[in-house]
Amino acid sequence: MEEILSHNLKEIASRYAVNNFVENGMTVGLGSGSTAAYAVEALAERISSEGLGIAKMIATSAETSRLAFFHGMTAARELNAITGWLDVTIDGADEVDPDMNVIKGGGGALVRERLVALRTKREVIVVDESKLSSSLGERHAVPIMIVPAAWETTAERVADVCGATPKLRLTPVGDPFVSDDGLYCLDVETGPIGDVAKLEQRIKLITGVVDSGLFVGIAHTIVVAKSDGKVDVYDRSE
Ligand code: A5P
Repeated sequence: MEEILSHNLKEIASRYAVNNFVENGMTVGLGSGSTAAYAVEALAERISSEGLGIAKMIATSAETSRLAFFHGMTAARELNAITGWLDVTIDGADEVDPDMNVIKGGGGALVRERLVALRTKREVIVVDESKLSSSLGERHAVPIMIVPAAWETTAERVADVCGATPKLRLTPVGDPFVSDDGLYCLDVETGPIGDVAKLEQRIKLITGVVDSGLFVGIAHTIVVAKSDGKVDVYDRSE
């Protein structure tokens, strides 16, 4: 029952974003994960019901590109296809703090998600209210993408910086999870993080680390679907 409710809320948030922030002729980034998947579906529906024209779609993962294809759309998964700026990207998150900083990467697509977000005029994060917290790290581990070579020594350096032992993410059959870019993923249960911007920078300086799931100052808009079915929208003031 809870699962059904949470999926309804994911859909409500995603549909709200597609209906309110995507306009005819825009270039659109498609996020990854179960919430963003509803945005792909909602976009396909607007294209077929209203004749909405999307100038270009960019997918943040191979899985999202396949999902778009399944819904009859073409979304480039080659990120060099981004020329200029995308008008809007709709993506999910694992945790959101009151300053609109987020943790991403529960699906292992965070490197591409950040690459797309940084080329987007309006990065819209869609979540259900269970993802809100007062400090990042309170509810979700921080995913960190690393090169597979010497991953154990990288994990030691990550442990030193984060003050917690990272876990190598595994697939259901026990092999290391490998991202679209051939990277491994460490999940670090940091607990509530005091200074997220500082930790983000410190993690990014570790040799062997490609990127972390701490997205500080990147979201422009957060759409939160609440358990009463209503939606709250937060915009970052410039
Ligand atoms: C994918 O790598 C992630 O950043 C997802 O956007 C994030 O994990 C949220 O996923 P769900 O929408 O499935 O909760």
